[in-house]
Amino acid sequence: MTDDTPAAEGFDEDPSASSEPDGGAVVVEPDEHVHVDPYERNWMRIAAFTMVVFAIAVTVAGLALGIQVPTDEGRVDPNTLASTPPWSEPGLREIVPGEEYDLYIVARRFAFQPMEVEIPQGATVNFYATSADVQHGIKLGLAGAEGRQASNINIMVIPGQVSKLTSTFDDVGVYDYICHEYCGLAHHQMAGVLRVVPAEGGE
Ligand SMILES: [Cu+2]
Repeated sequence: MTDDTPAAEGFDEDPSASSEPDGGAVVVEPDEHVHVDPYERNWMRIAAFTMVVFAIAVTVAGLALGIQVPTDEGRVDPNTLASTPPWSEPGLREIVPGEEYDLYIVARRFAFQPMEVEIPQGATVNFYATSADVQHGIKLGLAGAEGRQASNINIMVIPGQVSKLTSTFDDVGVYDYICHEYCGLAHHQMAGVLRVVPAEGGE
């Protein structure tokens, strides 16, 4: 250690920092500012800036882009799904004809129930999903697949938990949904299809 290190400098410049009459006790004046290395100060600025950017990104994603994460809608015993309504009969329920539907999806190795869903254009669908065995996932709409629609719907399907996500389908088209959590040897076979068809009689 040399004599001209910043710590030594600061110590020498401030006679009140060490007072000998007190037997060597260090007295820190209230107005003494902490020495921060320029490199460290820059990293603190970068960290603060990054947090502000993240906060803005989360706010824009949640409020302006409508990106949402599935909510924890409740608990259910994965071992008794087959005898627990509505999970005993998964599928589409019409809430408001042509406008709003509840869709109950059960994932189990290695299939979804139901595997085919058809809704009218403009319908709002409340997805409820749970698993009968291990952790699965639902990715609806695969970007880049020819003749298929893409979406940002992505649901974790967890045994014991009901995940809920609501989305409105304004465009006619076909959406594939696949399991996106590796769940075993035939994981790649877990897929279903959601068709959005023109509303009856038009509007
Ligand atoms: Cu899987």
